[in-house]
Amino acid sequence: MGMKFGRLSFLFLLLTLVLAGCGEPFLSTLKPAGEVAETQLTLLFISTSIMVLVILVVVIIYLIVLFRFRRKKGEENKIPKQVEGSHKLEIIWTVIPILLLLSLSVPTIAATFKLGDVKDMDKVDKDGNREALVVNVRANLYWWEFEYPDLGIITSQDLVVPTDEKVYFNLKASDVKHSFWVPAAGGKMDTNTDNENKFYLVFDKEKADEAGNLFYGKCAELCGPSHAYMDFKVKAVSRDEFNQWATAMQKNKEEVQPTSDLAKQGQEVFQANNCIACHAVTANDARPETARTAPNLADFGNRTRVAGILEYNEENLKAWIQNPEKFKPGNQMYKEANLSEEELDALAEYLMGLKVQE
Ligand code: HEC
Ligand SMILES: [Cu+2]
Repeated sequence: MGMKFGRLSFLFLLLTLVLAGCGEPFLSTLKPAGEVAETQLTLLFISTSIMVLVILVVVIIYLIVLFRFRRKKGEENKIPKQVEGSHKLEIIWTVIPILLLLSLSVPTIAATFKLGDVKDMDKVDKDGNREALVVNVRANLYWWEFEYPDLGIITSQDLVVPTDEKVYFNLKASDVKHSFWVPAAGGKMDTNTDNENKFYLVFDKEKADEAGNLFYGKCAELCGPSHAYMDFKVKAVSRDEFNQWATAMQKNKEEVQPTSDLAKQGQEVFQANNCIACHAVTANDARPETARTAPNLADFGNRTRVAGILEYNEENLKAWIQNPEKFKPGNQMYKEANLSEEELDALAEYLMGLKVQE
């Protein structure tokens, strides 16, 4: 018994250690990045506390009854007083659950309506321009596209948002159901193929700084063999920085011209191998979304990852281009390329130079 207990406590201790690692500010729902996540965490705390309280009270009453009313020595034949029906008790155990349920439901319903309120999404100023920032999120088998309809720009994999304001999202999917989730910023929401879901998130400047201005996002709906690799990042920067980025993106109507010979060679390889048929290299890809079958590479030089998952460096980029299937089974690029080491070098040089701003 003692041994078992010791082992169990050890296991729990280990689990505690493992769980302690879950508190990263860029990833954890327990470290809310803004209003939405805070509201949801508060709900979590309210419901957990109520449930713990109920368990405690029940266990205590149970133990008291167990010990106080058990058969005692010398009283084997004593029959205790028989009680049938008690108004007092019945009222108590009806009223208390009602109160508990009310204190659960009132804040939950209030928060549900508050967080589901996207009215301001369509609010316009006197010139007819939308006031809020809206991002169209399109989820695809294993990559994400982020379109800013009012700014006329598109990016992929790295979502860029301003801090300290509501950012509204139109969510949809182009192939199968996915789910858009930035754990630190709020609960997930499904991206469907036949309707658009809408919600908003808020990223506090302070929290963004703490997280290194980079939050992690995930697909939260099992969508295929590489579902677990369907990651994205959220760069949360100040309004000023966001505007600078957006302006640079808007100016990027023509491809950034390669500066070195190697990069120029890479550009040629890119065009000759039809990479350009799927990937746009300008931020204002005018093709309809059905034709946008691959991540927009206009700002690829500023990405935080290659293909959403690999550390961003030349080696990984080349390995990805050579054999994407190895890293994300079932992805929609191609199985394997037939490129020489030279061509890969040139492609990497070219792609890593695609930056809308330094
Ligand atoms: C059939 C369309 C298609 C072609 C052709 C294609 N790609 Fe892709 N590419 C994709 C898709 C789809 C993805 C996203 C894969 C994923 O992450 O699941 C992708 C991802 C990438 C990425 C990672 C992008 C990012 O944002 O991290 C790079 C880099 C890339 N491709 C380079 C190339 C190069 C270079 C070529 C030409 C040799 C090429 N691709 C040809 C469809 C294509
Ligand atoms: Cu998925």
